[in-house]
Amino acid sequence: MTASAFFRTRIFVFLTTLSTLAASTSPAADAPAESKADRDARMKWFADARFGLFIHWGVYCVPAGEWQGKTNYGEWFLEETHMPVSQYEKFAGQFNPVKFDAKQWVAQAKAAGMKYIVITSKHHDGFGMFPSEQTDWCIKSTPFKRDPLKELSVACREAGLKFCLYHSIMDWHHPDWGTRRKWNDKASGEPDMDRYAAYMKAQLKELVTNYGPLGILWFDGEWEKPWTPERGEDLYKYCRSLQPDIIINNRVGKGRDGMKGMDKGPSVGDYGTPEQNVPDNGFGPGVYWESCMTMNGHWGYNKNDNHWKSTKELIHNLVVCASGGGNYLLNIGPTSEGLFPDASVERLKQMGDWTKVNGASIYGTTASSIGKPKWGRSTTKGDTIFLHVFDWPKDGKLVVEKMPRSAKRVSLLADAEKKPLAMKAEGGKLILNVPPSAPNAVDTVIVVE
Ligand code: FHN
Repeated sequence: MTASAFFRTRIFVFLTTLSTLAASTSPAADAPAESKADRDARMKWFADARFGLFIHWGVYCVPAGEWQGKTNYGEWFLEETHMPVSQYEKFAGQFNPVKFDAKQWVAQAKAAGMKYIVITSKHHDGFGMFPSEQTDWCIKSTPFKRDPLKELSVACREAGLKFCLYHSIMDWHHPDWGTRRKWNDKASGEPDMDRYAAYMKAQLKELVTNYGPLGILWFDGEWEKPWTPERGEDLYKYCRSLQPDIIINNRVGKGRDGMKGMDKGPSVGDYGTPEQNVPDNGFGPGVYWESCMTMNGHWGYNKNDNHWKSTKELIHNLVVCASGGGNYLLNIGPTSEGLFPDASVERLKQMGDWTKVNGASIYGTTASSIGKPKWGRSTTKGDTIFLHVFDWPKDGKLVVEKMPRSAKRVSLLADAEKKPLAMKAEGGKLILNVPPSAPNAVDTVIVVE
């Protein structure tokens, strides 16, 4: 974890109460009236998708993480350098991602097996990655006279991926955000949070209205004092009034237990958001959640950060999320030219090689019905159990404990002919004869029907 990420984690631990009640994402009592069946129907595409792409892209990618000899910056560049806002604004004049190709990004995500894309419409620096009528502090003030969000929304729709937006509640640039930074030399007068909330709603109306149906509004930056549970509930209702079937994460409210991501009690928002960690178990049926994670150590582009997670680790994270009934939202920080870093592209390709063959054991599945086996994880789809074998047995015998029912047929998911594996039931366990070496070294999936 980078120092800045460590510092942010400490903020969460400090700002959120330590007592953690049962994790829940039940919407607040006075959220729009919605039956459980209607809510499950609204959440169905999300629960089936299991795998999405997070994109953190903004003018902070211009310095690419480096400034005055330090190389550990990312999307928190303004906050961590305390650069005067008037100076930071100059990065907008250098943001011209001429190599940006929305169709290419979407094709790379789709080939990896991702079903939705969540891109930053506005991060904490307040810069709008879209031409907003509400401010000039947006893409209009760059040499890039296009609308990247529009191009990406069209490419997503053409490819059958859900287009979703990350929108920061906290806004270090706007003069009305309640905790004014000393280095915001462009702001004057006293902050006014009612005025700020109206501004944010006006931008959200532009986003929810002008870019086609959105899958998710992914709020963030809710932790500072000026944002209240009441403002969160009001914003949730407002966004749902603009697009009733939109999904909104739990960071619109104030119930989140820091980086663990789940609500400490009844709060507003449709799903929990563990960050940079994969909960080892799920949270039971009907509790929706999504673990968001970087591929290296930064959300925003950092040209010096080569601490890339291996593809094996990324695939295991996806499987562990699915085995707990949750989603995996994997991040890429594109460059100021508009390209995914090569190391990210390579991992997307390699993840796609696995999901192409084994996606049926992820998409549309529910949590494990056999707990957490010693050799890997498990996912469920109706009467079918998928065994995700990370550690292949050396003696050719795979022991499956806690089987909920007898097995009719067992085969390798990758085997198109579905040749049955020999099996024996013994004392509540299922013992499978498996090939001497793992067909897939990262995760071989066995289907138990
Ligand atoms: O401060 C942000 C951070 O920059 C990044 O956007 C992550 C992604 O979920 N959220 C906050 C830190 O928890």
